[in-house]
Amino acid sequence: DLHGFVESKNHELIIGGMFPFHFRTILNNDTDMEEPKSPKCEGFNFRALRWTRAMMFAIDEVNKRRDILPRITLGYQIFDTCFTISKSVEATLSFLTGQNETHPNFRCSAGAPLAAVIGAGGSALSIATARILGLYYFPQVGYASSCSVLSDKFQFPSFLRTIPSDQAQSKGFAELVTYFGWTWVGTIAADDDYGKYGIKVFKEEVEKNGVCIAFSETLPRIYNKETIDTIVKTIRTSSANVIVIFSSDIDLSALMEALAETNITGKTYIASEAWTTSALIAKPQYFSFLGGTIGFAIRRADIPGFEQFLLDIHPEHGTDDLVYEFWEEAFNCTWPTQRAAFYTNISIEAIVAGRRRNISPRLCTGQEKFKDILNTYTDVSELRITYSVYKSIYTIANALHDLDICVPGKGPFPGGACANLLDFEPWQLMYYLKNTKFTVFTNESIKFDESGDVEGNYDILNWQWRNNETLSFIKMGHYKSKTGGFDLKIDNSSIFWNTPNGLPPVSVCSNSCIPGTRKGIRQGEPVCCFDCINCAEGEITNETDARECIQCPPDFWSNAHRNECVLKEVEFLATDEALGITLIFLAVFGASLVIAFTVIYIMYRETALVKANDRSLSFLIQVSLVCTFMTSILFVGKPEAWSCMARQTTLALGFSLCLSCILGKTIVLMLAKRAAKLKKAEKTSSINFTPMYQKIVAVTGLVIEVGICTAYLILTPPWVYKNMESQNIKIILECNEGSIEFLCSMFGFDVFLAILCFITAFVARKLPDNFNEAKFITFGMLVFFIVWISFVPAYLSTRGKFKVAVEIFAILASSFGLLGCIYVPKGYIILIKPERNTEEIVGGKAATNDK
Ligand code: TCR
Repeated sequence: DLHGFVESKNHELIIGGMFPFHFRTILNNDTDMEEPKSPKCEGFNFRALRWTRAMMFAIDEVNKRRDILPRITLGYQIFDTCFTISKSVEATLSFLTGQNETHPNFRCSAGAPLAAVIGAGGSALSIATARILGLYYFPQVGYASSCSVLSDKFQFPSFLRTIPSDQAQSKGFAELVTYFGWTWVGTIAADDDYGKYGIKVFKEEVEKNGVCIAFSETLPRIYNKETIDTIVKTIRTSSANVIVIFSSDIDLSALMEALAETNITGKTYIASEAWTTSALIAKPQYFSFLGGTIGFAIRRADIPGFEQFLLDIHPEHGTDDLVYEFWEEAFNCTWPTQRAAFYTNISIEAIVAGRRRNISPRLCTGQEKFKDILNTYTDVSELRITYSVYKSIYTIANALHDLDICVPGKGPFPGGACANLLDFEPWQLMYYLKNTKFTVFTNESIKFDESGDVEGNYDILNWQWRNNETLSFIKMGHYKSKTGGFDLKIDNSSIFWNTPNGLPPVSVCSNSCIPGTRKGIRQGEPVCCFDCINCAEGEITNETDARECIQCPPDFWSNAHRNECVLKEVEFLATDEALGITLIFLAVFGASLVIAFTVIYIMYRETALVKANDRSLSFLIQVSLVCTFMTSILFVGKPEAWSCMARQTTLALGFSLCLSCILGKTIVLMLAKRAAKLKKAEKTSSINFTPMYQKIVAVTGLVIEVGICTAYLILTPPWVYKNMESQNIKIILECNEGSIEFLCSMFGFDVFLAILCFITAFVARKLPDNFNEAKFITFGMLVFFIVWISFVPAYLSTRGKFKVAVEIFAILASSFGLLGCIYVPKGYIILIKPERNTEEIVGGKAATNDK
């Protein structure tokens, strides 16, 4: 009960073929009470008939040719696999037994010996049959079985094929997906070896490139509405806009029908070779959602004379059932004799089968014309698998030819033996098949690698509307094997995208992260789904989709967008900013005030008040005050090594000079007071504390301070320091003071002097002498203390340039304080109250006291 063409009369060698003339078998409810029968098939497949005709055509051609196998003619025996494994296995056993029985009785074929088999179509079928044929090492050439598993020669030792392995196609898909930047794709696989392995390899390849699989669905083998519905739902709800489908057209058609009923658009499908150019799927009514599909297709060819050969088919020319069925299906009529047979031979299955085929009541006339109908069978625009069938036959014919022309003694077999064309062993032909090399009319040269595969060369096709009425497959690129890999070429301009804006679809789970942000993993989700997280301060990313932010180098800091490290701003109290200028102005003002007093002193040097003071001591105080005012200028401006060294030391020196001079004064005052007291009590001689001693005190104070400063500058000199820790966005240029101990002793000495001044002045404050100079000095010292005590917390709590400003303020305030307390009252008397500037008032009493 195997359908098939048999033509072996007068032929000396047979080539077997297996083709899926039908889409499926009819499930018959066998009972155990009857002898089981091979199931019947339904769903006529015009495409497979075209493939079969290509086999016949190629055999015809070989038979006609003088240069290949001139001595013998080839015949063929072809079985229908009904696209099922069971039927294919059955056919294989028939080939091996040579009878329409399935008990192996090796190579006793109908009349002539069987040389090799081509087929069996789909990979699942070929895998099943190749396992049986492999047992006998019987040559099998696949024309459409592309599953990568079939490359395994350990499992399938006698299998070769003229279609490239899907390994290449899956790789190509992965490259294509990466090329367009899709990182979130869905996959749908047919429930057979073709679909499963195709998608498996695709996933492996694509995951290397960081692409994630949004969903993987499997098409049901036998129609099942629920499964189809869940797949449709998955497609609709998924955010993946690119879907890779690895399936034969037959398995896919149910899904496409279901999709046509929904309005899911905006998805781009990637078609595997088996449905890229299939008329079963590429129907105009599907175009709204399938338009723009990108598919891989194997090489096509125009086979000269083949169209004519296809048209040359008529039920009256052959007696094969298939041709009747074909005619009836193609023209939707019933061949009279068939109907007669149908009604006379009333078997249950026949009726069932008949009903299924919906036999049309119209009788066929035999005059029907192909040009009146559109039929896949006669469509020769996309001869791809057909061409592969053609090549399979040529492979076998060429191998047989090579076997035939073997020169005895130079043959490949032990002892240089040759095989006999009419009586060879399968493994002997296998040897020639593996090593055959030939060129077909298209100039394509064919040879097999050690796994029995041919090179993977694909056209990449794009589904487009032509003239708004027919679907056409436009070549938009290729995927070709080249040395060391594959070459993907895509012509972007020729692609039609079925997206609202006509631009390539975007298929990502999360949009890529712009510079300045980094990818943040979402727990439990694929790596392609992530959040973009802003970089922290001081960190940047300058590329999209960075995984981590990079820390800026020490002198740099991140900008607002966090995409660049910018040089940190250098901060110091500059001479050209308002604060700096103000401070300098104040300092200069203070210094000029001091100088003004000096001038006044010089001008009024003959008056009592000026005379009463030791002139050189006053001058020294004035110099030291100018000095302290001017050092504050050293604090403004960019710190340099010299200014760092100069500022603290001059300040300390200035203060120590000033304070020790004042100390000299106050000591005199204090002693004068003691003397007055003593005089009252005992009338003893006065202590003579001459100006000389005052100067000694002043110089001693200065010398000690100079000593400390010199040691400081020599042992731990201050240096310019780039402070990066205290503030992130800025580098603070400051002076590092070196040793805190030295600094403390420097200023500690000043403080010591100030305390001495304060105490001595305080003791002498009641002396009615010198218009209360001691009182003013006490007061000045208090100001000095207050300023410097409040300086400490203020200094510690400010940062950057303000720290320096605080210090300058303290210097200026204390200097002004001293100036104000010591000189302003004197100036007041000299300039405004000259009547009080007399010997009697100023120095008289003191003079009398001294006398
Ligand atoms: N390889 C598929 C079957 C197949 C097919 C086709 C079926 C291919 N191309 C075209 C129908 C039409 C490629 C397999 O199963 O290996």
